[in-house]
Amino acid sequence: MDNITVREYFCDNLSAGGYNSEFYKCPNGCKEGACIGQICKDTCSSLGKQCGTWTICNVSTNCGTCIAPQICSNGQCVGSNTTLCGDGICGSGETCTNCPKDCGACVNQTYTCTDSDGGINYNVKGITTEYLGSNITATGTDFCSNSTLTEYYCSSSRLAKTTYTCSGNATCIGGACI
Ligand SMILES: [Ca+2]
Ligand SMILES: [Ca+2]
Repeated sequence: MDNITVREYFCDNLSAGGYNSEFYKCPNGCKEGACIGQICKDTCSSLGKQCGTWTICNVSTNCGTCIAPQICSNGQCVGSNTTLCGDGICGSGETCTNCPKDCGACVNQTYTCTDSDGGINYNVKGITTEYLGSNITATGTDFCSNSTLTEYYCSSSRLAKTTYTCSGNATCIGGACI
């Protein structure tokens, strides 16, 4: 080999020996199998691949660095690490909720709502919880401010609240008119 050419081997399932190689002229010469003073400017993503940054200035099927035990294959990190969010694979345990980066944004999720005191119930302290899908999006616990009660309830499956002044002999204590 002359002193400006690197012979770069890479895996190639299509060739008989299972590997292939190509020659690359290093602009600044090469040493111990690598080009001297050359910094890769391209990233895989700029080349339409998804494995991060090139570590070798070389054109091949694969590029970039994947977190072990995954490997880079055709621009994608693939392998057994199914719970790595950001690897481009929606693995088991990953959902649109905990990893939209891999699984895509959640669609068709609906709001639901529960209220422990059954609705607008001034005489019972209640806890109201609003969900989007299985995620809690809002909660409210009935509370008193002087004689005024803030009462939480569900309205069209969303959290809602109203205020009420305890009447008659009742006073607002601990989140309910008693
Ligand atoms: Ca309520
Ligand atoms: Ca209540």
